[in-house]
Amino acid sequence: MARILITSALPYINGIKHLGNLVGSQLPADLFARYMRGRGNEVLFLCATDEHGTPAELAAAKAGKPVAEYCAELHEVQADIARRFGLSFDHFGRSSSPQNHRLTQHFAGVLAENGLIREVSEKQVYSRADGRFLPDRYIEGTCPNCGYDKARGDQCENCTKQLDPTDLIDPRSAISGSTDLEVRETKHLYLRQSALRDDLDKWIDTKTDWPILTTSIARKWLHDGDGLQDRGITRDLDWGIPVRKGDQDWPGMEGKVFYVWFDAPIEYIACAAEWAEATGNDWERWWRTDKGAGDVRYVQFMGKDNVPFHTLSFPTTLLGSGEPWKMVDHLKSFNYLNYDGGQFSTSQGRGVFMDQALDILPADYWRWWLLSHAPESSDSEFTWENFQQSVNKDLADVLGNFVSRITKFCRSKFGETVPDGGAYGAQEETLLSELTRRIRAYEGHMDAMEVRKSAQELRAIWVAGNEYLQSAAPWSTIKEDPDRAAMQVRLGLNLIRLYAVLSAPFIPAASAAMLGAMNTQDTGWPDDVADALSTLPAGHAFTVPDVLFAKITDEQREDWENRFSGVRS
Ligand code: B3M
Ligand code: ZN
Repeated sequence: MARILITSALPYINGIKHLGNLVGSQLPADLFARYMRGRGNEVLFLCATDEHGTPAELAAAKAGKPVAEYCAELHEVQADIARRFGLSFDHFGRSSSPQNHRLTQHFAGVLAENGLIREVSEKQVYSRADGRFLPDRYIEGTCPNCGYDKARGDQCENCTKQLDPTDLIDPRSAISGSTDLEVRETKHLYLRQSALRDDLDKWIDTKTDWPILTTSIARKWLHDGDGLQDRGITRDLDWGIPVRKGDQDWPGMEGKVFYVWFDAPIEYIACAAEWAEATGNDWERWWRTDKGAGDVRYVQFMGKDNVPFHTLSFPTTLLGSGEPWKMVDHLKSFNYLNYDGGQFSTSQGRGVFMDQALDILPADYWRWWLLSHAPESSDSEFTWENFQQSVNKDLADVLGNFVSRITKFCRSKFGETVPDGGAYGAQEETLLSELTRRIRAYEGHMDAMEVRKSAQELRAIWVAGNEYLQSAAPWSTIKEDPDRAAMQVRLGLNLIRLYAVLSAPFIPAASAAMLGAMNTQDTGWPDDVADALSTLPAGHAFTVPDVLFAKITDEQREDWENRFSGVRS
């Protein structure tokens, strides 16, 4: 049994996430967590809301609420939607937790002791119209790297380059749109990422099995242009973690807070501490290599725009501390999912958001489509037509139909118990060897976090059962050879259980419904397919489940297409 620590990028607190956010981090992380648990490993799966910085302040201001109250509310909203999407976090924490305050201040303290923080008197953009400094998202302008005209003060969404507000060309205030800006002196702390450049470089070089997407982004910012730049880690904001050196004041830094991207990744650790406190567990066993985390495998999931912060900034924090913290072992990153010919956009309310998705269909429909179309090797696109096709074919015609046919046929001919009699023939042996081959391939893809390939293989496993049923045709066999038909049906019912186990990481609710109908709690992984297919013995009672997946009609598709074509109100 292995021990696997899994974190998903922490969703910003500023509103409900869209399906593009979901498929780039939380959902594939959940797929992997469920699979690894299903294989009998010890898993700790963590996520949290990312609550500091300008996104939180701007959203709270827009909602007309104090920021702390806004964050508390939105945390509950996001936790509830995550639960309804079947995201099986062991803990869904908050980056504003006391644990994160303590740890963030701790890291700043040790980094300073190790000479990795410099105090800089620097120029910051000040808006006369707004009467305040404009850090990060409070300012927008043109990216000096790629020319994108809606780059934000902290990062260009288009080319992923990390920016400082003063880098932007033609800057304007995101609050008022004002261009009446000036540059004023203020003191800030900088993390000396550049001092660790060689260490980071060597560390990335050891990650030969990481997705090219991940390592190419890391290398790009390590080597291109002026190379790795030091990053400002403090801000002139009210909301955030106060700048302190451990538990000491930091002279000259009064009234300032840490930059959200400094404290957010530290929440991965703090979240484990929150979990431990809530459940009486030991978090250091997962995070300190001197306290048992040496044999932990740590996997992170995120969209490509988050990669620089996880391959450069956060590793600088951990390595620079000189303390034995667990470093990430595998970083799975994703491209973007587009929506019907354009981009999903939170600010413009374009696309389908998690709450809206659940208003129209159960989570499994979305989980299946999103995962089977995950933007791995390139960006991918959601269209309603493709969604309808994939739900109707894969889920309703292939899997749902198999379950319904076999259970209904058995009920009508043998009653609602697994029938006795008969023995496997050549056809069954062929099926068993195909399933064995495919299940081993499925395991290989899942172990490697190849999400699309895993979905394809799983679908092929469903298809194999359907094709078997079609050619075995117990509805004909029963006329000449009732024993043979009984064996075929018994195999079919056992296949339903097997499918429930294999499919649970993708479609957990349908999987639970299948196990419920098969009247079993046996979720044993099919290490041996023949054994797995004799789990439900003759005489075992089952029930015919309700329709597992309803088809999406053309009217529904058109209706949804129209409903989501405009912007979210
Ligand atoms: N909240 C960005 C995002 O949601 C950011 C991730 C933090 S991971 C530590 O895309
Ligand atoms: Zn850019």
